[in-house]
Amino acid sequence: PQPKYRKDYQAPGFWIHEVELWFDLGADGTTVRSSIRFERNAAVTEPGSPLVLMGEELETLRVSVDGKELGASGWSATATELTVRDLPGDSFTLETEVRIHPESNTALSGLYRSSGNFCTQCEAEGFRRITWFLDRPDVMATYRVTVTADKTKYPMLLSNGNRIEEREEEGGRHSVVWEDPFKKPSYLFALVAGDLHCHRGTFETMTGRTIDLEIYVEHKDADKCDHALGSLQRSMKWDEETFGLEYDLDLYMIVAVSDFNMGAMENKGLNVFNSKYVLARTDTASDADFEAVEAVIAHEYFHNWTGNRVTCRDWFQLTLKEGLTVYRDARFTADKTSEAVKRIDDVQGLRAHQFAEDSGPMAHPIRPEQYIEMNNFYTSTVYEKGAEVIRMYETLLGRDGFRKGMDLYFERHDGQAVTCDDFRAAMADANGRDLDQFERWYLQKGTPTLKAVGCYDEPNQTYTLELTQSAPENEPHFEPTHMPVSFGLVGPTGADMGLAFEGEDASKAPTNRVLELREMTQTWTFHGVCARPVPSVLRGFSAPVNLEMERSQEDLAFLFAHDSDSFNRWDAGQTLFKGVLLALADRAAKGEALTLDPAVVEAVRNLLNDESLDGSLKSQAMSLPGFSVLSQARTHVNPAALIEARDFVIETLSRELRGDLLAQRKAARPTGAYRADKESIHGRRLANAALGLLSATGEDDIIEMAEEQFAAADNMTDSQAALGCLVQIPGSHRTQALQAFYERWSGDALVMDKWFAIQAMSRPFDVAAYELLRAHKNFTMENPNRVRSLVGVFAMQNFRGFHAQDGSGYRAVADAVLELDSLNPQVASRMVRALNPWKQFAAPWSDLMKAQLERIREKKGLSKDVFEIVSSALG
Ligand code: BAL
Ligand code: ZN
Repeated sequence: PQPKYRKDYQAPGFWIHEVELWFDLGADGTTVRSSIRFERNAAVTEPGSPLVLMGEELETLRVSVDGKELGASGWSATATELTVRDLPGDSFTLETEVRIHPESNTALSGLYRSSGNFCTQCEAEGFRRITWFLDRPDVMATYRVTVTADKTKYPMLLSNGNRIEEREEEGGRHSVVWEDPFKKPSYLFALVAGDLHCHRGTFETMTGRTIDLEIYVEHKDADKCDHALGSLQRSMKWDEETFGLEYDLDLYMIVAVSDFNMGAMENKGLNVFNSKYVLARTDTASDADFEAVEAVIAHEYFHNWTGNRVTCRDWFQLTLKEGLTVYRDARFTADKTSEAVKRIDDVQGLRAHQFAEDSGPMAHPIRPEQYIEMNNFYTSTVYEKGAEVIRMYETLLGRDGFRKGMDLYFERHDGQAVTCDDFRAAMADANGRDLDQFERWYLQKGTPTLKAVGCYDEPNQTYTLELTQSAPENEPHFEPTHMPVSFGLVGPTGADMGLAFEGEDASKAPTNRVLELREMTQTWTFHGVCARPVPSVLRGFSAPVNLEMERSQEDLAFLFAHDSDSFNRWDAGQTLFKGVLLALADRAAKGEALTLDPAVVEAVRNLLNDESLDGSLKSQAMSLPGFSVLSQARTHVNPAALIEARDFVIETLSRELRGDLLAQRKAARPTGAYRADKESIHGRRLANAALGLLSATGEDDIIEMAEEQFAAADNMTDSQAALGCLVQIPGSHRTQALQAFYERWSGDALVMDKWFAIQAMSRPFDVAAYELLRAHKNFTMENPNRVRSLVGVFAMQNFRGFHAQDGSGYRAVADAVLELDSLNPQVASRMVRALNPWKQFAAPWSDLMKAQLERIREKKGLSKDVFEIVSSALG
């Protein structure tokens, strides 16, 4: 397969203004007829040039132009292209009729079946699996769609826009006609047909229009829609209040489907969602699930402006809509929950996943320069690092400046397909700022290092900070970025000190400043610093970099106890733990005895007992850096030593803090019936984190405590947390709890995903246990959620089992990848990435991982999705 390059972008040879589609849905094949109005793009195409359209797995039945059917000489089709010759002029209507097979579409791209219903997924390039088309985002058209199907089996026939006609057809069939007045690219097309429950609501917009809201789910899930509806209403309100953005159509539909490759899809007026991000009832979904539902509903809703009204010119620009929309949904969640907690959760995820990707074989800039399979670039770099880049605009320009930039962006580009440069220009122009250098965040891959060196001059009462940015190892052409570094000085009492530049009064100076680093190295000097401070650098994680700073354990413990910036307070603890864990891992690798400095235990104890912190912040403060973060800090990683060090620290904290953890759990657990208010959510998070840490030693009384919680729980948060503790240690408590959970929930697919995942990430879960679940009657390779909950969790969260020294974990995952590759290449290409970091590990692990990648590469007919990942990993 050949890569496509960003530099090769060319406008389309033809424009499409209007599209009309007719779907005749059947049990054994579907016919799709299209009528498309084309106009030659004179800037690109010579008169008389043929029209070349994209398609995949289409059986072409008929082609006609301006009402005249073309004979064999008028058109030709390969597996991926339809060429139409002898066009009548510069504008014409092309009609095609194709036959497709949604009933056997296991790739879940294009039109496919899920739970007996029909649904679509067209982003990025799935529309070409429905009909011949110029399937690229800069071709935007209005659509009129007629869907015909059996009325009993498919009473609901949905597509984008407004429902304009319904009629009965012969043979018990019916048709519904939809019209979408907004021009859209084909990736936003959607169709759903099925027998579904509709949960209805309304939203009154800021201009007084009433929007109908409809959430479609399978009938059995009718009582799990309230939260999704409320989330949608809250998102609509928030986007009006925060960005002045009002919804445009009169109807907004969300359909939940069980078989879905991604989380959800923002199709115009008709979102299609993975049911995981719609369905929520307190006994089936945890607090984290409720938050995720609200965040994903918000994300897809926000796309209506950042993605749909203004879309991407080409797929290299994906972060234009995804980075921006992740940034928007993060701000929404922060407003609805807790800014500090959300920020810590996000950075934890960024470091574990995006930083790993950015230092591995799939490293790419947030605006990639090339791809073989676009679906491979729906990555944490494009999404999460992309959102960090957007957040840096906000940090540099301020909230008001950012809003001005957004307003100008919509004023200039509503209805257009544009680029990341257009967004940057709007931000710069609206604020009169030069953001040329800022483009480097879009051009360079890898995570830069930010080195900070501070120097206190006691006689002169000055503090000098030197900041140096340096290239990631994998970015040979690094040039200095424009980096906002949020900074403070913490005085001996724990209070922030004034940051006065020369000539300013320290008592009146701000206590936090955003320093703009533009050179490789710059220094700043602050005056009137009357005592030795402890610097707090990169507050709020103001740039996606690796901070390097020589700091004593005492200074870190001091920041962990006092920093007014809750992110840096947490991060001081992480840096402290990381140093300790890595040193212990080195000892473990040499077979030396492990001991934990009592000061570390005391630092955690202080945090736990700090009543100014909410339960979520406490639970974050006691969570240790994970395997991914630790292994990124080392070369030739010995996974067994890393796991041993981490286990040792967890077990030591568990023993040493036993009294504190028991007291915290008791105080934090909400009493009475389940409530979903913020305080109860924080309380459950702390209580369950405490129970998790306590259970590390496997003492009988703690197991009993978890059993009691499991038996009495009236909500999934407590039930899942208790089960998570009970499965860590083999014994009858483990098997009984798993059996009870299974018996209660075997009919609920999303809860069964939890049942698989909880086992797959547990300590005693080895390859033999994996194989047993792989053969379980509730397991199927055809459902992406189920694959992620067993194969994905085992490969990416069970480091013990996956990195078994005999290579059996790697082999098991490679087997799954090979099987999935023929069924669903997108999911296969996600799973195979677990083997990507092979170079980071010591022998024999690295060799064993590499051998599995080579085995996968040898498969005949390997999908381009998996080929691209494997060849870059081995390359
Ligand atoms: N556009 C794909 C799904 C999402 O990011 O919303
Ligand atoms: Zn998105």
